[in-house]
Amino acid sequence: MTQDLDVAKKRLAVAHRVTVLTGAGVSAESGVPTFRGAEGLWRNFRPEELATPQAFANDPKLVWDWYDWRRGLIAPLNPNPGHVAIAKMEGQFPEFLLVTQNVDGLHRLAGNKKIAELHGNIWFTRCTDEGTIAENRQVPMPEIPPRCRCGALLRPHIVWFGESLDYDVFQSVLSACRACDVLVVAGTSSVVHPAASLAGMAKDSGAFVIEVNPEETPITDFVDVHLRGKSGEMLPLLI
Ligand code: BJW
Repeated sequence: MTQDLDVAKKRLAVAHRVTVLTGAGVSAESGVPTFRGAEGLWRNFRPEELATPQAFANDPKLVWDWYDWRRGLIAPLNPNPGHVAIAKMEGQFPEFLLVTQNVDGLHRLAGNKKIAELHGNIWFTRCTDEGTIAENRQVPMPEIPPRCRCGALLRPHIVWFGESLDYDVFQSVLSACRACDVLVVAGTSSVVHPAASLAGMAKDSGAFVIEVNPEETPITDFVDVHLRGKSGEMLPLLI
């Protein structure tokens, strides 16, 4: 492990372009539940019943009750040392992009500004008719399901299964992953696409890929360094 950590640090020390890809595991030490695994959110809920456009069309109140509960859970939480380390990295490299699958907003709270939120943000709503996106931090929501001023239903501004990612955001992410010297992948099970394909893409383009995770994942076999451990403990050691 010490040797792997040294190799990773040396690569970062000479890197100009760094991309960091994060998943739910990075927020776990702040108290946000992950999705999969023994303690994950999907342990009690079936994704297709809550995180698909069909689920929302069938029962918007059920879906909003779940998001309202999650918003209440996340609202009082703070960034952890893993988030803080990633925020420091942004100031260390001439070219930097944080690509996060997390919707909790904790990276922004930690100080990152160059962020691509691949799966949206739980603190924003989108009008199902006009498409208007607005920040909304009400906890709990006064009305469930909430409605836009135009009368149409509001939905969480989140990318559900079967929905496309924002085209411009994803293009910037592809460019950052293809051009970076080092890609750090932290706290993701690497099973949800297209995010799960980014490590392979970066590796094929010549990047040095560092994975931080207490578990092995589908990308562990081909990354250059797998730092086995919690992101709140491993990421501060990298900077
Ligand atoms: C720690 C830790 C600590 C614990 N420190 N680590 C190619 C192949 C197969 C399928 C597809 C494909 N391309 C597209 C698909 C379909 C689908 C998909 O990927 N399905 C797979 C599950 C099979 N993808 C999509 O539908 C995407 N859309 C799309 O591709 O559009 C084009 C298209 C349209 C139509 C058909 C086909 C394609 C959209 C995906 C949207 C994902 N949205 C979700 C839910 C949002 C709802 C919400 O948040 O409310 O986003 S799914 C859920 O998973 C959430 C997460 O962002 C995402 C990733 O999860 P993540 O972050 O990796 O969390 P976990 O829980 O899985 O893992 C946690 C990890 O942390 C673990 O490894 C732990 O070990 C670790 N950990 N503690 C560090 N302290």
